[in-house]
Order: sequence, then structure tokens, then C-alpha cells
Amino acid sequence: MADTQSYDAIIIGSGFGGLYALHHLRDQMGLNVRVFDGAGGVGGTWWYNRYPGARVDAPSSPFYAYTFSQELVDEWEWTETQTAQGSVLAYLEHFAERFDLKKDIQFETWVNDARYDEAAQRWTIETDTNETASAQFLICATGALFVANMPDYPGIKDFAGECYHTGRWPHEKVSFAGKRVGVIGTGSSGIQSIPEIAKEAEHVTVFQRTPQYSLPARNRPLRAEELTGYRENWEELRTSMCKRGGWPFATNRRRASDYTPEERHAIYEELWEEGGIHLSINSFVGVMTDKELNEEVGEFVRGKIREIVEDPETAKKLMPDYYFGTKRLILDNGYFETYNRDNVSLVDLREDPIEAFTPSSVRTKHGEHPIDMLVLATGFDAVSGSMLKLNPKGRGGVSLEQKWGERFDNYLGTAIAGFPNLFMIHGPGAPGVFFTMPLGGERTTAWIADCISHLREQNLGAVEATEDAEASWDREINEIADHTLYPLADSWYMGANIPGKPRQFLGHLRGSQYFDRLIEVADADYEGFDFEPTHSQSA
Ligand code: NA7
Repeated sequence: MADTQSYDAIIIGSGFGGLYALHHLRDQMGLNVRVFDGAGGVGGTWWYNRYPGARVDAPSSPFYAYTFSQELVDEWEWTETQTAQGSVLAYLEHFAERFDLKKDIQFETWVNDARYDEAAQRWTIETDTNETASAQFLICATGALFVANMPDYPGIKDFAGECYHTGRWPHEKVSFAGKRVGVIGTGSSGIQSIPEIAKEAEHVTVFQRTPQYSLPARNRPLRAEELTGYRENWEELRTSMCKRGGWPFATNRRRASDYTPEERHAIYEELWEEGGIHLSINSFVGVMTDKELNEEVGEFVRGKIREIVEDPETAKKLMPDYYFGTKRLILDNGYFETYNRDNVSLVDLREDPIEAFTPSSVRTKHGEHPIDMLVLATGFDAVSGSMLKLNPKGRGGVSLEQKWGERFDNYLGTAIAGFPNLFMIHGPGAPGVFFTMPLGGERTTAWIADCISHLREQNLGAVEATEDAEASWDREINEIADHTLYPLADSWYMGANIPGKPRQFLGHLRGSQYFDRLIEVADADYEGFDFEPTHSQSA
């Protein structure tokens, strides 16, 4: 094993969060920083999720991007309103080049182990390339959607055809031509990829466990004057994003009770035509809290599915029956229309469950479906999964797996009692996917950086969340979630997609309030944290 390299901070992951953290900690704070990433290039989620049709499923160009640099905003040419995976990746590569980040990133290096040394107040990591490195701070930018969820149906390992998970898509082009493709899963990845696969494949059989609400993305070229307008008003838009949960524009504050059912329906129609998430955020106040209003919006979407899908039996199977928006809302480009093609069929796993795989088919309760290729669009062990895969060992050698056996206890979605000097970007309880993630990463990193500066200015050695702070943070997050309909769904937000995963709401639903809380905590002398004096100067 080579000598242990020593740094101020080690960052794990070079997606949006990790790249920005490197820039901020190195270039704005002057720290000596090293990034490790198992992938062969920058991009994180956007490096791995290369399946056909992959796009941002939130308000995107130019808002799904870094916001801190006017020059960066001015020089990058976004071309479509709903950014495609390749464009996001190209942007991140540009960012890494522009800020000269790659020289401090070690790719194709998987961190196998991370251990806290209480005496030295430092973290030591070991990699699969047989290297060790140590740093005072460990920044985990390990990704909210990283650990692939692989179904374990009987015989699935014996399937002899090509098999791809959407979250681990090959770099070389996958050809569907002349093939019978089975797709399991109808979340964002399934709904984005199915129309693309269907254009080429001989036949696509979709295996659906839960029918989904999906709204038309209405992707279109971004007009030059739109982009210019955004650039000219960037500071204002950025401030607005911070105040409005990551969304730059004012949303409608209409009250449903002020309108007749017919008027409300007309509004839903308008917003459906407009596309994107407008139906959810711009219809009426309370869609995500008021069951009756939510049900009305849900019924409107079901009506649209009935209108679009020609075969009534198929349309029936596609009817979502949970509260609208309580699983991730999906933005599609012709998903429901795809079921009008002759080469697409749908299996409803709730009435015809998969029993087993053979080397060349999927056997369900009521039939056998021969396939040449299997696409697993089955999602991720989201938010907590990548931290548990890293499984750092904190005080007393206690592992995160031990700590998080029953609940993902942490403070502010970024710090964990028993794991001093470790910070997460987009950890459980942070706004994560409920906020525009690049901006959320910037703001979280800025806060972590201030905390590190505070520690260093005071000549302290370690910072650690207290267990009391974790308990009250847990209550705070859940109180917010419990005001809404979100906890009622079997979603990955609730950990419900992974067998045996603890049920716990994994995000903070009020992003702007969350970032205010971070500031409050810092202003109150880092309330909820214990600081330890420096043990030694030697490290
Ligand atoms: P998602 O949203 O978790 O979707 C996964 C899909 O796979 C969903 O339809 C699941 O059904 C289904 N699934 C998962 N496991 C199984 C098994 N064992 N059998 C059948 N079907 C299964 O993941 P995505 O990759 O689409 O999207 C993740 C996020 O990325 C998305 O929210 C965006 O933010 C971008 P379920 O609904 O759980 O019944």
C-alpha cells in the first residue's frame, strides 16, 4: 500500500454537489482538497444515467445549473427547455475544465472504507486502487440517486439476453432494433425511455407495478431572447429561486374555492397545455395538502390518460390511484401516446405479477412474455443508499450501518452524531430533490465551508452534531411532511420502494425555509453542534 496522502478535505463524488464543493473549498477557501470518484468522469447521476430519453425532470434550462457565476451563466448555451442528459453532462465537463477541477479529482477510484480517527480528529479512507488518504474533513457528495435497485425475481440471474439498469446504462450505443424488449418500472426513467425504445424495438412489453401521473414536458428549443432575458436578470432570478424553493418565478396563489368546478377545469386544461410542473405548482394553493383538491387534479390527469390512450383496457391499467404528486411527478415526451403503437403492450403487475424469469422470457401469473432484452428502470435505494454503501465508521468504530439500522438520524441533512467532521451534501432530511439540486448543493456547501472556517478560526479540532439536535431535527422534518399528503404514498421519498428499508420521509419539503434554518443555526453559534478543541497540531 502506498503512503497515506494528507489533505484538508476529501470529497467523495464528482457530480453537481462534489464538483461545486471542490471549487468552493479549494478556490474560495484555499483548502487542500482531493476528490475521489468510482466513475470514469465527472457528472455523478448524469454520468451514469445515459438511457435513451434521459432528461431533467424539473424546471430546467437554464435553472438546473450552477447559479453562482454570472460569467458561467453568460457563456453556456442551453438549447432546450427540458435539458437532455448529454447536455447536462457536457455542461458539467465544461464546468470542470473552466475551473480547472480535474487535476484534483481521482476517477475510477472507489472508496472502500472511511474511518474516523478520534485521536487525530481526521478521516482516513482506503480505495480499491490500494491507496490511503487522510483529511480533517470528509465531504460526502455521494448522490441521492446512486445505488441501483435490482429486483430479485426468481431466475432473473439466469436471464440470458442483454440486461441493463437505466441507472447504469452502457456508454456504447444500445441497439433495440429487431428486439423484443421487456421494461420493468414506470418511474421517470421508465417513462422517459419507453417511448424512445419503442421507436426502434420490434416489441416492448412494459411491466408496471404502479401506474403513474405523468405530465407533458412540452420540451422545445429555448429561444435566444429567453436565454438573454434570463442572463440579464440573473441575480434577481437567483434570489427568487432561493426564496421560492428553487423555482425562479412567482406561482399562482389562487384559492380553489373562489372558482366553480368548470372554471377550475379550464385552468387545469390551460396548465396541461403549458406543460411541465405547472399543473402542480400553478393551479391552486393546497394541491399537496388538501385531499379533495388533490383528488380533483388527479382525476383531471386520469381523464387525459383516457383521452390519449385508445385501448380502454390499457387506459384502465394506466390509471394512477394514489394522491397526485405524492410520488415524484414525471414529465414525459409522448409516454401515454406510446401505448397506441402496435409494438407496445402493458402488463399490470398488480393483477398479473411476475413469478419467475427463464433464460428467454418473463413468466407472469397469467402468461409468458418472450424477450431478448431486459431494461430495469427500477430506480434506486434513494438518498440514504449511497451513504450506507460508503458505510463510514465513526467514533468507537461504529458504522453508519449500525447507526442507521432503524432510522436515518442526522442533523440538518448534513451532519451525523458520532461522525465528527463529516458532512453530507443532499443527505436524508435535506431538501435534495425538493429543491433545484445544483443550487441546493451550492448553498449547502457554502454553509459547510462557513462551519469549517469557524472551526479553524477558533482553532478547534472537530465539529459534531448532538443526538438531541438529531431528534428535534427529525421531528421538524416530519412535522412539515405530515402537513402534506406526501407521507401517504408508497414512494421512494418514504423509502417504500426498497424491501426492508425503514419508512421515513427522506426530504425537507420547504427548501427556502431550510436554508434560513442553516443560517439561524450558524448565527446561534452552531446550535446543535459540539466543537472539540484540537488534540494535536501534527496532522
Ligand atoms: P423510480 O421513480 O423509483 O421508479 C422505479 C420504478 O420501478 C417504479 O415504477 C417502481 O414501482 C418500479 N419497481 C421497482 N422495483 C420493482 C420491482 N421489484 N418490480 C416491479 N417494479 C418495480 O426510479 P426512476 O429511476 O424512474 O427515477 C428516480 C428519480 O430519478 C426520479 O424520481 C427523478 O427524480 C429522477 P413502484 O412505483 O415502486 O411500485
